[in-house]
Amino acid sequence: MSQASTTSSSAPAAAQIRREASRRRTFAVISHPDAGKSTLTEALALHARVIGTAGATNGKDNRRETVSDWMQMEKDRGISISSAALQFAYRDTVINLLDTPGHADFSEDTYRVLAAVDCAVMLIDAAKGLETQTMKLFEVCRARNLPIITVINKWDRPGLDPLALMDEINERTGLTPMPLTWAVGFSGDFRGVWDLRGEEFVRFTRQNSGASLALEEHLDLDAAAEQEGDAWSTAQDEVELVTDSGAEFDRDLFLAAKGTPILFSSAALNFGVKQILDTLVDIAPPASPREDRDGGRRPVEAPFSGFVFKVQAGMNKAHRDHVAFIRVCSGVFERGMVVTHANTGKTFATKYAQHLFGREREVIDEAWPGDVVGLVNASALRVGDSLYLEEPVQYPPIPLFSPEHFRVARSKDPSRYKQFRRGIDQLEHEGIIQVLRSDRRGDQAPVLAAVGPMQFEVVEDRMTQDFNAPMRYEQLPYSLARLTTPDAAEVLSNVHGAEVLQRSDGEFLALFNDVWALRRVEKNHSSVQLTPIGTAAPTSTAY
Ligand SMILES: Nc1nc2c(ncn2[C@@H]2O[C@H](COP(=O)(O)OP(=O)(O)OP(=O)(O)O)[C@@H](O)[C@H]2O)c(=O)[nH]1
Ligand SMILES: [Mg+2]
Repeated sequence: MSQASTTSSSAPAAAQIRREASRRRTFAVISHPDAGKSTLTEALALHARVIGTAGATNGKDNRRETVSDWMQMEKDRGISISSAALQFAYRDTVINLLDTPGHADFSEDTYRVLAAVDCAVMLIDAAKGLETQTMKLFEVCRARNLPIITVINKWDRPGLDPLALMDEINERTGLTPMPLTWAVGFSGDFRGVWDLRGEEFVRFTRQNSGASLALEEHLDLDAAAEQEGDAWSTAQDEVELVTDSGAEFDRDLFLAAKGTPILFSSAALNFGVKQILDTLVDIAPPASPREDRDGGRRPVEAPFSGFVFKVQAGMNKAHRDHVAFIRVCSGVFERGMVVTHANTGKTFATKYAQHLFGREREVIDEAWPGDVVGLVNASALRVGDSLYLEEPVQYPPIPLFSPEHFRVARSKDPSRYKQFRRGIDQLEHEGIIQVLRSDRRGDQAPVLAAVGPMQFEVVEDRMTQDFNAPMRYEQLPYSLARLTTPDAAEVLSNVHGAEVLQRSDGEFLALFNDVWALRRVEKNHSSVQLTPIGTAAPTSTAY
């Protein structure tokens, strides 16, 4: 164990850890589906010069491939299914970016990521304004007190009036919009951005259909007025109106999650993207002490600690391994270090540690607070687990969503039952679905429980692709689950519209057709304990 080396040099190391933590920017890109998160992720990496061109056009719908959408199903469908982590250096900072899926069916993944970041970049589609998931995500960030940078994207397409958008943000989220850049040219005729901090106009010309950095011209305000005419005077009027209503940038308001900086972009054309990256470096919060389960805060310079916010397998087909994504909260992480797994009290050797760039991975030797580390084949680790060196700590549990969709899974080919079982266990371990069993149904027919039905498609696809275990589903009528006790199985065995199964973590779940079935049981069998599970899913109407 490398305890000696970490403690003996603690004085100089503490300053270094604080310095490294202050260089970290760890954030999630979030939005309603399709607003351009993966495209912006790609554009940010392009501006940091870590990739040469933004994904080549792949033909289908002229959609571009992105580094973060690497799963076959993501490429086929053009949506993100699973969050992806990208680490890269920019200016004097280290960026840890998490591109999340927008679809509500995958929101459990998105919410886990939000538990691990210090800030969020919220995209709004200029033509659509605030959509259902946008509002839910704003709420989740508010509950976590997470500062949000808002980006109005797709300004190259016809869209809404910018002032109306500012009003909508203010009225519906309660956050004060504080523009840092303003679009020059109406939506659909995006000429450039007025950088309100740098007091200059940056005019963009697209290059290589948006695959390369846009050409940039920097003009002072007089030259902008002269050359852009009406477009400039419109922007001037708009900015005046917005700033008159008290929306000047105030970093404290942003860090307190009460105001949101606004920037305009076209992620697809690389317009306004450098300004987003610079904003993240200049104003986004660095890694700072994170609250633990007891409400205390472990200083960043304390010995290493972190927690698992995601488990993902199948990233490397050749090795069939799975990776636990760890957010480093304190101290320095050194590869090979022996840490304690808070949930079991067992020690744990971190032999295979990597940094992540979409599906690409590279061995790392050390990581600092704010960094995301991939621990390979750390099969004991589950989402929400904490790890530490020396002084024990447990970070808050990551809320589990209440499943609302249930199906029986069966192997299509009985001779491949072993692969079927292994696949289901693995996908359950990754947290893609919950797995329920009962003696009555038998092990051949586990019940899969999900927040949204698209999770079943992911399971089916992965079972075929990764485990060569084709499977089929049988629908179940249930739409509601409650935690219960083992004796409820007997009581409810003859009740219509209800059933008790056991989840892999040992908990018993009572499933109900609908709220009426639940109410009937509550009334007729008052001895049965029924407790709501974690958080209601954001897909739920009850949410
Ligand atoms: N015109 C235009 N199209 C864009 C822009 N940004 C993204 N797109 C397109 O919008 C579509 C969706 O983009 P994605 O980046 O996959 O969106 P996403 O938010 O990651 O979607 P999910 O992850 O599935 O929620 C793609 O066809 C992109 O090429 C933009 O600024 N302008
Ligand atoms: Mg995406």
